[in-house]
Amino acid sequence: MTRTELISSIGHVKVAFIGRSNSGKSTLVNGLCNKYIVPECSHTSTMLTSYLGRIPKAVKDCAIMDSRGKLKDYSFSEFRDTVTYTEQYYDNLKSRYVDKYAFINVRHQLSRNGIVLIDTIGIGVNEYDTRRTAAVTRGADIIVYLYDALDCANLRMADMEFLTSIVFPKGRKPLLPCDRIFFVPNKIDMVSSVTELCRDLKCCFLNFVSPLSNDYEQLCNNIIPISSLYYRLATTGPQKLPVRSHFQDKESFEIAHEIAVNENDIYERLNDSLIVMSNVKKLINAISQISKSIS
Ligand SMILES: Nc1nc2c(ncn2[C@@H]2O[C@H](COP(=O)(O)OP(=O)(O)OP(=O)(O)O)[C@@H](O)[C@H]2O)c(=O)[nH]1
Ligand SMILES: [Mg+2]
Repeated sequence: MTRTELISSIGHVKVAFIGRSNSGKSTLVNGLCNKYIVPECSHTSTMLTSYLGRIPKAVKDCAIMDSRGKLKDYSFSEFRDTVTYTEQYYDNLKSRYVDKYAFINVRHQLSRNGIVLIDTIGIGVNEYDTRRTAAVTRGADIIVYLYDALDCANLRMADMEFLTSIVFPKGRKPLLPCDRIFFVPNKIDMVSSVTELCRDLKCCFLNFVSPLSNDYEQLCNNIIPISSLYYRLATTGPQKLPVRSHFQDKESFEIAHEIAVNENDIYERLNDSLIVMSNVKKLINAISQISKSIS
């Protein structure tokens, strides 16, 4: 099966999770799968564009497709360990991942709507990554654009460059109808004023579309501030403490260990209110509605 055939066998609506490194794309995707599958890390972590959904035949748990179209199978945990690296290793390893893609066979919360989730390698770290993410963005039916809203931060330079060149090219129509573009400020568990956050984001939209247009109104309606981490914790529980021998280097292991301890703390404190606070249900409902109108 070719890559295109595999992707269309998973679903007919492609939802791409886009944003800078560390914005929480993989955390959200794991939350939607109720399973810790794609690597999450405070350093650059996702090295492969990953397609997630129910895959007929070809793939058992996970498979990586190489540049010749050959698939190699992995279990979920082997997959995560195989593709998790820290920044320090990133540049050396990059060439090994040229033109490789991951396919993950999992039932997720949007499967029933014929949706394939795409966890991208993100933007802003280097031109190579940004180009690959731009290609995925161009082929998407729905864009979920995440950014790290820690301390009420707004879209940054790298976001603006990507958005104005790929999604809202000057003098042309937006890449997709604006009701299919979601702006998702993430990490609201660490944000003092969500209202302020949304106000600043609406100001940013003026760089993309006219304030009196339908497009502007649709973009404003599609702002959904979330906490990917709370949602993922609610669906999967905290990560287990990592096993030293699975890691390629000491630094990765120590980071993974620290994250697991931290997650456990949050989980114990906030267990009951996690799902409601995360706001992700709103995003799921909105994407479901749009996907029905595409089908
Ligand atoms: N406090 C908080 N931390 C979060 C949240 N979402 C993600 N994080 C943390 O942010 C870091 C980055 O998350 P990832 O999901 O790996 O980010 P990413 O966008 O996939 O990053 P790349 O794969 O490098 O492009 C991890 O340490 C997550 O635990 C959130 O809602 N709140
Ligand atoms: Mg990632």
